[in-house]
Amino acid sequence: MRGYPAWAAADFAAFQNMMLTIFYPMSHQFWESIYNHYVKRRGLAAPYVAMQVAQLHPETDGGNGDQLGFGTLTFSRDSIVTGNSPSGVTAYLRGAQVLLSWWGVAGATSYNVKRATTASGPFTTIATGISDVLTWTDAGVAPETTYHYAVTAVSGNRESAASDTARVSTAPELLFHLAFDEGRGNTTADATGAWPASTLANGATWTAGQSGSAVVFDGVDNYVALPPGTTAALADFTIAAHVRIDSAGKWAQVFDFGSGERRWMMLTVKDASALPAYAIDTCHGYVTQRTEGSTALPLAQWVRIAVALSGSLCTLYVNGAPVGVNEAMTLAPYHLGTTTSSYLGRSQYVADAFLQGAIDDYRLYAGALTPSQVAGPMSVQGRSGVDHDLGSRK
Ligand SMILES: [Ca+2]
Repeated sequence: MRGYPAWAAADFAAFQNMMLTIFYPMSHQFWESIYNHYVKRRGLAAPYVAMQVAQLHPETDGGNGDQLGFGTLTFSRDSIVTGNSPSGVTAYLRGAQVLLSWWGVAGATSYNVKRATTASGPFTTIATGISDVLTWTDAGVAPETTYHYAVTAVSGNRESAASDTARVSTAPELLFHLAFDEGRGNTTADATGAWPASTLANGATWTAGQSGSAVVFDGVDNYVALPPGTTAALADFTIAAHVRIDSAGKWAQVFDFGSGERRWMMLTVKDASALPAYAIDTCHGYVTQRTEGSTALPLAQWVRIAVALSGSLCTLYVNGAPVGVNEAMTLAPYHLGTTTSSYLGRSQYVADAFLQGAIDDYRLYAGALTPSQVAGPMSVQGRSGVDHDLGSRK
């Protein structure tokens, strides 16, 4: 509210009255239905909903006889699911640690974490007695190693079967690679074979590349649309590309992966200070974290730009040399999930310039390449605030 001076006192009073008279009484009506659905029907743990239900129990009528709650009716039933395994296990590499998280099981009192170096095991129990919250950090991982994690639920004396596994490699792995060597047509293939083709949009076409051919962008409306989800499951990552800037428009992008203006990660060739910068934001420009270069990028020549995140340490590289560091980059690509718009050469913001220049050899790695790997042939296999009203970065 404080950020919207256009709200008059009378508007705020009306809003407050609406919350107190409509939404707050109604809030007594729906927590029991959520609780019974997830805990008793789906068998999932919902500890915070359970706390909310306990606060509001028993449910009361919130609307003069026509808003009776569910908790007093047959919706409040015995559990139909028992003995589930934990589900939704995720594992993210962040620096020298792996962050684990999972959905709990209704009735479970604690959880055990198991780890193996092959998907089929054998699994070794590496942590027991985990209760609240349902996360655990594995600080005992070795470099250049692949791990598979599973979680079990303990209910009394009974341990559930293991969850599905989540895989993490502490060695960087090439996940997605556009070599742009087709030289014709309006699609370009991922060289790893794992992803669908990307699309050259609005007339983006071909030119001589740093190696083979490359895509050239007119600075008006050309861009390349990538398949969704390439960065969705990543914490530590590296993105590298050869870029030739023919004319540096403000906020022109090498890449911008986002779901509109609210949630994005991007690498611009020219930020508000006319410097290259990587930035990520999950809340409409209010929580931007940024790693900025130290000098403007040269025009009309190929430069190798790379950004690497290791834990909360983000490094921006130009031609293999570090040009900017931020040690407090806590936001990672997985915080954005699968973004709706994954662009090369185009911003999420309509007012930002399109890239005028060319891109070749775009690479995405899981894990942070080391400085020597960034400076080498990369042969590994495997912002300031945003003006949300005007739709542009500033
Ligand atoms: Ca090429």
